[in-house]
Amino acid sequence: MNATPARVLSVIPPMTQLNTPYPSTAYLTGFLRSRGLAAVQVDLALALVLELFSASGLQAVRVCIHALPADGRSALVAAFDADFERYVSTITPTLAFLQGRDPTLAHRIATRSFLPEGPRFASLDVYVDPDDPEGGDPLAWAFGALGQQDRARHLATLYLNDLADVLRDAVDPRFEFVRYAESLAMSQPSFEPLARALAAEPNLVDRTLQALALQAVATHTPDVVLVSVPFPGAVYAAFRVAQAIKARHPQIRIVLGGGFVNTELRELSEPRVFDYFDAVTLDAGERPVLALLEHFRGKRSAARLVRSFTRSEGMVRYTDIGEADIPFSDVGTPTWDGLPLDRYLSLLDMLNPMHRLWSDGRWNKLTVAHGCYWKKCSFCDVSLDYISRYDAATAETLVDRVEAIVRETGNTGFHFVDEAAPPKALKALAVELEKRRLAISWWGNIRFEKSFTPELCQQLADSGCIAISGGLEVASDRLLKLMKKGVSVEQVARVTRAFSDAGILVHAYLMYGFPTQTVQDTVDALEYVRQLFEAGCIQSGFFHRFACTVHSPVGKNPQEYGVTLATLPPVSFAKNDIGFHDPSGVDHDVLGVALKKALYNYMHGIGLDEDVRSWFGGRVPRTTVPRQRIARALATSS
Ligand code: B12
Repeated sequence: MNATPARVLSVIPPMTQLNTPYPSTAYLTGFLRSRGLAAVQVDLALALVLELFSASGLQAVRVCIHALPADGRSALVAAFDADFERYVSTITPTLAFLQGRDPTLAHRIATRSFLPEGPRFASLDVYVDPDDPEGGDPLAWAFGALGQQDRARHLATLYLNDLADVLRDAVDPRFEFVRYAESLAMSQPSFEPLARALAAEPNLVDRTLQALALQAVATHTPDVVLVSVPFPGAVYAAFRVAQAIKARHPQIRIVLGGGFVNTELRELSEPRVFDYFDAVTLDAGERPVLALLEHFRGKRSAARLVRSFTRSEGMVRYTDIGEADIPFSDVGTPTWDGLPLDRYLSLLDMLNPMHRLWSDGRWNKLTVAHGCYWKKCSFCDVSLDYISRYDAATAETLVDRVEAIVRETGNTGFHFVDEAAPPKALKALAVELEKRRLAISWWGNIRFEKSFTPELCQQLADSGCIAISGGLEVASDRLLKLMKKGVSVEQVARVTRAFSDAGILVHAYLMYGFPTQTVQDTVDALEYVRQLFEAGCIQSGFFHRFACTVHSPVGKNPQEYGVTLATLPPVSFAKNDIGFHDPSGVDHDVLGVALKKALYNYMHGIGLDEDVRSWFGGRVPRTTVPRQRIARALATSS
């Protein structure tokens, strides 16, 4: 590469989300432009889906189907093939509808005679209208008589899910909308499975993706391509993208970074990764990229890189000269320039108001601060930079960014993507938004801190807060203490009630299977959750099974939590989750099924007055939590 400044193309590989861009390329592009560099971005996740789910894409899928032996076609694939004309004639208008470009089509979709209905539509049968158990409209409880747009959005999402299943059965068994070929990367100690998959003949998905990547390179003529992998489910595609670019344009430098790398590739020693990438960087990308760009221009030696893996004489070398990161106040404003904002798909998958926020709507994603101000939770990756390095900016800077983003995108909705947005910063943000009379909507993740008083919750609601999520984890004071969560169940009740009273939707992250958690703890935790729903404190939740990672306090000091860790095989590629043995011997898999079923019903207002034992088939002890515990706690605090 010569001495002129590089043109940088940042790429999001499939899959992330389809309703709005994942923000890493927006951050990197905004930062590079703030330094006067030529930077552009593409979202290949969206591009791939739009290409495959088009009339010509479906034709191509059909060619693959016809190449399969007749007995190799699943019932779903055969049904798609038989109904092909209807699929091909409905796909373009349905996508335009999901993109918000053709809202009147809702009426047609809602009739249920427009879209072909495959197995995914069977999910509608579980909804029985209590007023009309004989049949009638199974979606009336969710959308009523006038909610045509949402009803149609849900039906169109089921239709698209059917098509994704067809693609999975006929073309690529690893295909999913939110995670693609995830198992090839997630906690994979060896590169071998990924190497084998990359050596295989490209299938239709691979070919489409690679053609789109080359098209982006032809359009933007970059010297450097930054490939961002936030999750394991984006890794395989990232390598396919790099593979295509390297084969056609060996002179282009390709760099890999992002949340997956920051978490799982910290001990990377696999030289074959560098057949695809020239460098792999850790943690916040701004400083390492500046160093690499200088290096590529011959202005900096390889010995002076920042947090970068490279290959030298066939060996992987990690270099970090230790230059300080760019302060959060100086990273610039993310830009969405270049991304096709009117082409994202607003999907309505689960009929729950909080789940909806994740898949529906073009939210601008912004961080209130870098890192987590609490950084103590023992299940969390607190040893990693994206948690441990807390660095905030002033409310003025934040609201300058908000204003600039609204000006650029025309959208006023914000998702604050912090692990836990600090109450102080949110208060200052609310004051500044109010001062500038800026009308936005926002939501994000917080800790249920006692500093979220009813007054502050109301102030946040007035500033545009519509929803918050936070960890209640295992609702047990003993386990919350062991986790160093810094909250108690009663405190969570008071805080969530204050948010709910202010009209803010509350979603609780719930956990099961934490070290030393007994069956009794699990039953009691569910009783607390039941009471929180009953008392109108929370409206939504999700139960995650606790997973031990090597970067968390549990993974680092297992003896403090009464568990022993499994031995990991030698790692040259990814390292994250680690198995552990909990001597309590509880079968959390079985309990998890009951917890998820109970929660699903609570979210729909069902079963709230039933004994929690009923969800477990009666095979568990009765709860030790008094039935009015939360109601009484709320009454004494007001
Ligand atoms: C908000 C969030 C979510 C949200 C929104 C997700 C979305 N699609 O937008 C929700 C709750 C939906 C979510 C879901 C999931 N998430 Co999440 N999520 C986050 C979180 C907290 C912030 C992400 C973010 O927007 N950051 C802001 C951007 C700007 O930061 P960034 O992407 O890291 O980019 C910076 C650097 O990484 C670097 N960089 C990025 N790309 C590149 C590229 C190059 C070349 C270079 C040099 C640098 C570079 O520079 C950027 C600027 O500094 C992170 C943790 C964290 N604090 O980062 C976890 C995180 C990314 N999620 C994670 C996971 C696992 C998931 C799920 C798979 C969970 C699950 N089991 O379902 C799903 C996947 C959903 C999906 N397919 O979209 C993991 C990934 C770790 C891993 N093992 O790979 C993380 C790291 C958290 C964790 N430790 O568990 N998530």
